[in-house]
Amino acid sequence: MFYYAWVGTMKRILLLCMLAFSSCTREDPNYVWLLSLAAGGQTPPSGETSVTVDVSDVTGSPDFLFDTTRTIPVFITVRDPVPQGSGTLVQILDSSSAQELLFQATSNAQGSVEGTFTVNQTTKLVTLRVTIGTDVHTWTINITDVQEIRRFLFVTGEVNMTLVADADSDGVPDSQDAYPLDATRSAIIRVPAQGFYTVAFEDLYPVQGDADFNDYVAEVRYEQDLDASGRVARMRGFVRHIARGAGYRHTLRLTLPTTSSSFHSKLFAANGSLELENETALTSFEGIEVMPNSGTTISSANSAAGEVYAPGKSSEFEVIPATPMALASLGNAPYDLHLHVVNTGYDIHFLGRYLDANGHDQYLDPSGFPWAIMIPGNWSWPLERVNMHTAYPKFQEWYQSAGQAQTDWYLTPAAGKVFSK
Ligand SMILES: [Ca+2]
Ligand SMILES: [Ca+2]
Repeated sequence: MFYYAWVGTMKRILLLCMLAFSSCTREDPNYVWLLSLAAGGQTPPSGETSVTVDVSDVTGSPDFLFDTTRTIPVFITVRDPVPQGSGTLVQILDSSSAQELLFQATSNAQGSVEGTFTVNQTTKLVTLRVTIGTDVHTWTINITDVQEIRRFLFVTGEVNMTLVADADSDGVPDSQDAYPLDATRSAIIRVPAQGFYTVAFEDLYPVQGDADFNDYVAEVRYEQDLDASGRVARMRGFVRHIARGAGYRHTLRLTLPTTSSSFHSKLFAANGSLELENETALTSFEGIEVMPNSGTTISSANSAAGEVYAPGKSSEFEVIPATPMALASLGNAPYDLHLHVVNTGYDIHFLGRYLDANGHDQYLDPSGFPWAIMIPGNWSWPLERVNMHTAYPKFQEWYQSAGQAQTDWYLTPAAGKVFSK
């Protein structure tokens, strides 16, 4: 049933109300700040809110893990005069013209919002958007050197909750609710925000490969349904097998931080027709197959010069965890997607997830290279036995600068050295 959460204009006094917040003690620097604000008489006009931001972003350079994407944690605390029990909507959007939604959650009873968002390394600007009643405030954040977004928002003014419709009462207004009649979900986040990733594996692990990164190549993208708290209530995955320049056979697997879940998967033939559909209840989500044996999923190697590109089968799956997953627990995209090599029995994971007792990454080879790499968008992998350095002349400068230089190295292959689709 459609109804209005608040009828009429709910007005709350800002400053006095804020001063009454229990955490505002005399020891609290925020209290001092509020007093100075009161002394300055900076009361916003009636019916409007004003927000002052305390920026405590963590800056610096993260460990270089051959990542072409970044997953950035977000910690926002909102101190606002909105009636108790109704959170403030916090969103992170891509600052490009597409304004893709990267994260969304409402503040909890303590006023806090926690989550992560994922962007390509080439993304420099995101938008923080906060909706308080009918007021919308936005800030552009340059994330070039930002490792974590940490901000404290002090909201003052009168909050106008007139006609803020929230049919499912999840705290997210209908206008911003991707599922306005489902209180368990409120946003759809696409990872990546546009298009897909290309994941590419070398399959000789633990032996060093020939670095042509075409042994197993797939397109991957995810869609997450976030609940009003910004946790993953459901996750869908879309995978297409597009190259197998290898003699080995593989399956593609995924591990997620959930115990009980429902898992629904579909396998499509190369021509798009549905081949298999399966729905099952799982008690662990460790190493779950999301693409079957590579001997059955692609007929062309798609790795030789002059070969006509013929993509293979694709799969779609949806995971519904019994308890929503914290975004931070998923780690960086493509999450713990890994290749299982049927012939050797080894699993090959992306960097940053499996360290040995000495803290050494198990999936970093002796010369400092990974066996798995992910590239945003439609990527051309090296031809058979062409080393990545040869195929992508900027690749070396990129990793030698620990990802600081040539962040778009994957866009400029050497002529005649990569597979053309
Ligand atoms: Ca809603
Ligand atoms: Ca909803």
